[in-house]
Amino acid sequence: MTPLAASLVLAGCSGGVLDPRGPIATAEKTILFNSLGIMLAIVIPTILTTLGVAWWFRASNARARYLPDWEYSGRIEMVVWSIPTMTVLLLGGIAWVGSHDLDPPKPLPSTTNPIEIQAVSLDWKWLFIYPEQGVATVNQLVVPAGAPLSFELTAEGVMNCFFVPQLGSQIYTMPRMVTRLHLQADQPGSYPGLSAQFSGDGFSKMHFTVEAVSPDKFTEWVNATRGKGQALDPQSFAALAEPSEAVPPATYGSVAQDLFQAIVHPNVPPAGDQHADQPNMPPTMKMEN
Ligand SMILES: [Cu+2]
Repeated sequence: MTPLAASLVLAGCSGGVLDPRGPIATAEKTILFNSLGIMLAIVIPTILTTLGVAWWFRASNARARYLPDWEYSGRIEMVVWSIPTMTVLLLGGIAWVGSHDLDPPKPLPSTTNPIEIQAVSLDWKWLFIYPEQGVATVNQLVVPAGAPLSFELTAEGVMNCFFVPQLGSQIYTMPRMVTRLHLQADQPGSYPGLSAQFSGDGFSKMHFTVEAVSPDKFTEWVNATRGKGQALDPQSFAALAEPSEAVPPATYGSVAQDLFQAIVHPNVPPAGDQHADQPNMPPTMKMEN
């Protein structure tokens, strides 16, 4: 394919699942193309045979044999049953092996220490907490390229779905639950991320960017962010959790201890003890600490 044709074909895929930038996304693209190949190996001969049979047995073809008493052919039976059986085995095998290899909670093999990231979907933005670095970001995820990323994910309100198409597997964020995901960006770059689960009015602007940088630049960024600007504590978290749309990227220079755990396990008062005057109070505002 000429470079021009290739760039035209790929123009629609840049930034998407067909333009992978990490090991998980690359493996998923391979599964996608292998499955497509297996299915085309059935579909193309079937279409060609259908056209061929229709053409050969046309009314005007005197050479086509007419067999009104024909009943059984072992060969045809073998083809008719063995091809779908092989298809099911091959497609099922690819899905089975792939879904165990790429199981989201499974850590990635690496010589580099994984970066722990706690992701929280809010109405309608993404909060990322770096528990080891003690910083947090909104709608922007800065990560070192080449290091495995170990995500814990939850939702503050309704369910959302964390998805960075160029890095791989999407996974749900659900209130009061923690889902796990491991990803890695191979090269520095800027990769779009989104929620793949409709979650209300501001959903369409619930985007974030993954900025993969060199490990040195990541350390620089952490040092430049840590201790500066706003602190992420239960009060500022409750303010952030208020519904808002198209939130610009922001950073927090410090994070309250165990904030993520408090989001996952808020102290819900027993039924009957609800504050009737504050019906829409976010659960995190009820935290005692
Ligand atoms: Cu879905």
